[in-house]
Amino acid sequence: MQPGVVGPCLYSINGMLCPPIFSVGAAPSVAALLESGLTTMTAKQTPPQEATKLRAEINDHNYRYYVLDAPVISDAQFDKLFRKLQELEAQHPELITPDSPTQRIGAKPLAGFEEIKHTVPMLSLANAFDEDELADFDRRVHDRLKRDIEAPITYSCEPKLDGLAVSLRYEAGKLVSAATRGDGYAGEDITQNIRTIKSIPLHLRDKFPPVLEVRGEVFISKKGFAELNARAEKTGEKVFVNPRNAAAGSLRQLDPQITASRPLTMFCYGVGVVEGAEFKSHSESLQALKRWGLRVNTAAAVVKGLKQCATYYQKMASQRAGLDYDIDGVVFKVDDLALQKTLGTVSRAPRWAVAYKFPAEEENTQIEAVDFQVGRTGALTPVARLKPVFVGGATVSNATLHNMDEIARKDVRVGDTVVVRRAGDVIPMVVSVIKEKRPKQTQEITLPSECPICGSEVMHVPGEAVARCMGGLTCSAQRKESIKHFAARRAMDIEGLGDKLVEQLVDHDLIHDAADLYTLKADQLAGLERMAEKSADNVIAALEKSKTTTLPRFIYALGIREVGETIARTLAHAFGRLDKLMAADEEALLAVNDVGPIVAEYVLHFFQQASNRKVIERLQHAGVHWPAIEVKAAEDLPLAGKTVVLTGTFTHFSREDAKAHLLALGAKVSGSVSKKTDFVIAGESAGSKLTKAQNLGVTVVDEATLQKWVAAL
Ligand code: D41
Repeated sequence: MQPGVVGPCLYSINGMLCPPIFSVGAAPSVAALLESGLTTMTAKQTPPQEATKLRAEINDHNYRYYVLDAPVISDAQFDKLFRKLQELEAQHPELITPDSPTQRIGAKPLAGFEEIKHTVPMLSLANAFDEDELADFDRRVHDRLKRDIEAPITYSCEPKLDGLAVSLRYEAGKLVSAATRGDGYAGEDITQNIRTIKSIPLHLRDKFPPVLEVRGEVFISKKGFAELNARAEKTGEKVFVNPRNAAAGSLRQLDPQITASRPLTMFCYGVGVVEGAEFKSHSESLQALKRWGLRVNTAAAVVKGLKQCATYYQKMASQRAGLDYDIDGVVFKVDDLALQKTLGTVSRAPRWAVAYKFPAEEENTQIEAVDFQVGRTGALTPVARLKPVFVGGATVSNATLHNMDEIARKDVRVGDTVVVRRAGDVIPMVVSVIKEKRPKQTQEITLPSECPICGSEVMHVPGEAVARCMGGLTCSAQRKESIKHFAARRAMDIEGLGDKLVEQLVDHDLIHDAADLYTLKADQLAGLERMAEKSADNVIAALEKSKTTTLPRFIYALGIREVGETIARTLAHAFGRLDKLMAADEEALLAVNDVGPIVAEYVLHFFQQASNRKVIERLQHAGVHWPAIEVKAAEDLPLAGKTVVLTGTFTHFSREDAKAHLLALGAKVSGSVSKKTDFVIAGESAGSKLTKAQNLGVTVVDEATLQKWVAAL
């Protein structure tokens, strides 16, 4: 990709390539920027010249970082430039300008917010909740425009951000005011707070129009939210329930100093008043905003017709969990501005736009009871039994409360009305209590002193949030969970041996441990609930098949604490044979890449237990086997001494898998690209790391190459 041209939105819908809607010609070239960074260090300049130059550089780097998502210098280098300007301005205060990047937090706390009237009202959006309602919208557009329903309308599509709508006003390129949406006609003056948001330019770039009102959504990224809450927890401050609340609370601060400490950012999605510039389409206006230095969502696209709108919706729905910001749907807008004008507005919402919402991920319901579930390692997890509620596309009647600390922190009681969240494949959880709805009679949740399953003592291990049943494998719950884990797809992959069957087998005393599985006979199974003769035979066949396995799978299947799939694979490749691993001492374990003292301790402890050794022996005796793995000296591995960076998403590997393979190949896997990086492996929708690699001339390879390397291993 040539410098200065950015077009990550070239992707296909229904096999058609959609044009990149943003290509930027006016970005400063990398070479020029790097060059300018060097000249400021050496050339003799007057202080006013130097201040002007530093500001231009800082603004350029900000633009590259926030808008183009393609930084060319490190954070440390940026900080150095910034400090240099601060020092210069401290020595020459007369040089300070209101739109200097150092002047984001200037104002003193306000007594209250003033009102700002929007010159062009901020309209609201009509909603669609399913494909029929989306089709109704498209039909209404066709009808009003007197178009044949077969002639597709061109739509501009954007993710619908779950933040706060604001309007910014630029005059002569300078940010002069900013307001919340309010009732759509007038909002609150939040100019001082908006100025603190680093991704919002204080001054526009390129050939900006004399007057511009820009609309968009201010939000906090998921990463920013996690960091903000981690900080709040450390300092004992109140944690926020979700990124939207955090963003709202941050924008409503009377003291801009506080707002400045919050990781707010903004995506722009439209314009209000514009003087001195004209566009033919919505997508064209977004391109212009980007050119003028405003941040626009790179996931925006232009499509033709209803069907492609539905495809875009599906695509965003599947990407939703992986995005670093919350979205609650997608927005479709008739792209042609002349057509928008013809369509007009009705009851404060444009007829040319619609928000197609995802099913809500949060709903309210009541806690009817709380039970404690015992996991594989004895951990007691409090589970709320709920009045069933439809959330995130499914009916939910159980939600995790995590642990006693979380219950105390959220102050949850039986009888409370709570917010339940179910997002993607994540286990439903209780987010918060709606205190206003707390009934008079509620019941406190207490940790049982005895295991609800086996009656053994329950212990709260110091330093751990969880409480554990001390029954070990005498506890049937722990036995069930460890056998379920053993049989799981990613472990021994025993098809047909599901959770329900394992529970029955343990309850009927047919098995006590994993090794007992291989003593089962078809007639023992056939007597069980929902077990026809045929399925009993299938399970026996699956058990037989599972005897041929791999060492990584077997190690993982043992269920050693802290030994997940990745560590299991690492251990298998480090020792090659199970007996070698079982004989390894602490030193040998710690010598393995990625194995720390905690993992080493658990591995040692596991193999020291006679009962565990006995089960392993019986499994091998029953015929469970695997090929040995050839152990190569670290320096003989194909990627020995190479530093590799992963970016984007992969089709054939999870991030963890890809990393484990690379480690097994002898590579060092790093999180950031630098001149020392040997390879960048770029998956789909790779972003700034890919760009940085290209700028630095680092070799970039694709997923297919990684597959070839792995196959050769
Ligand atoms: O991302 C959003 N939340 C978003 C909101 C968006 N991408 N586009 C939007 N477009 C509009 C119109 C069509 C009225 C200009 C909006 C909103 N409005 C909106 N946000 C809050 C109320 C309305």
